Amino acid sequence: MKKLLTLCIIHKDNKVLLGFKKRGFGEGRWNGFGGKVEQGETIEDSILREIKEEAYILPTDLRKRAIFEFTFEGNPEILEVHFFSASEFTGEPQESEEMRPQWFMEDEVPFSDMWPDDIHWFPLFLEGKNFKGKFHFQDHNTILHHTLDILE
Ligand code: 95F
Repeated sequence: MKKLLTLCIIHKDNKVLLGFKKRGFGEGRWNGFGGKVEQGETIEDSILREIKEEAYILPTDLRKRAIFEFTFEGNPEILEVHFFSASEFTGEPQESEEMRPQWFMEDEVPFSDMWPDDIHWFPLFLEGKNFKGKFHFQDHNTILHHTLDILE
């Protein structure tokens, strides 16, 4: 059983735009913008819809960066998350029901308040690398094992 999700990290001039998730899956953590791909929607349509809903902006230079598979112990579901980056967008980031956006300096990314996989790939991501990986979690706070492959 596979579920498709998206995530976009917006970064520009040594700064990263993250959103504090106010409710639902990942509540209380900083993350990029994204969510579930709906039926009849392409992955790129979906990420643009989610970013618009969550932060009221429209990225104009979306780049495919990584595909991760996340699994949780005792749950047969595979969450296939398509990661994107962008550095240009129209509009001003604004708080929504779902997310509170905030810029962070690249060296002040709040890893202790993010999903535990992020510290493994975020620095490589900011260096411009593309990758694929798998993370298997015991629970929302603990990684049991993972793989991470840099592409090209
Ligand atoms: C990161 C995640 C997850 C994990 C939550 C759901 O929307 C897509 C992003 N997402 N992001 N960085 N790590 C473990 C949960 C799948």
